[in-house]
Amino acid sequence: MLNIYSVPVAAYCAKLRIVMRYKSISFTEQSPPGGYGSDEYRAIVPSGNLPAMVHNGFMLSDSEAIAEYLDEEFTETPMLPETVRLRAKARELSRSHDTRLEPAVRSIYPQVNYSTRNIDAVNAGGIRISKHLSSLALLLSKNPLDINRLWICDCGFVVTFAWIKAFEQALDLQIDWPKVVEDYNERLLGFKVVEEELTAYLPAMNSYLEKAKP
Ligand SMILES: N[C@@H](CCC(=O)N[C@@H](CS)C(=O)NCC(=O)O)C(=O)O
Repeated sequence: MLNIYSVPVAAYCAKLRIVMRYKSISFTEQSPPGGYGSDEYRAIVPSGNLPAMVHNGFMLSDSEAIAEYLDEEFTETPMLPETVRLRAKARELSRSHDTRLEPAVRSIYPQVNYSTRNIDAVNAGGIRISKHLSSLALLLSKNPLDINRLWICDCGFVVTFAWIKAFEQALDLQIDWPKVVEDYNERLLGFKVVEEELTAYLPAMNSYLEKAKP
């Protein structure tokens, strides 16, 4: 029995669902009891954040830790490469998403609400995100991973790219997309499970973006 604690809008939960879809793992999803950060939820998941997993009584939090655990437990359709060096390169990409690009995108969330939006903060965020995309382009141009397969490290990026594009529309966020990154996004969108997850996730994104309207 695999249970995931999640909320519909959480980007890292969407990332994890792509992994589970690609690996054809069955799971149930549940909102954190008492809400995330609550004492009730912290009694189960000490970090209080999402996603978290309980697999046959074993609790684990952090999307990347969960994805790697699931990859080792459910060995069909591996999502980490076979050699030490390729796994290290895959993890380098994952870290660049989780510690650089996504935190820059996260800085835009407080600016979504139209009535309290600070345009300077949006513009500064656009510059920061574009800088990270430019670094990502350099990393991708030397990416040794098989491009015909989906890896754990791809799954966060495709969700974050969807948010950046949504912010471009909803907040007029100005982003400089390197062609290498655009091509990477297009390639990832070509995986059926990615398209299925993003289609299922879109209503949660749209609902969150309602407050961006004047
Ligand atoms: N690096 C973490 C990030 C998780 C994360 O930031 N989750 C958000 C929702 S997408 C959250 O729980 N925010 C509330 C909090 O951190 O208390 C992961 O990969 O799971």
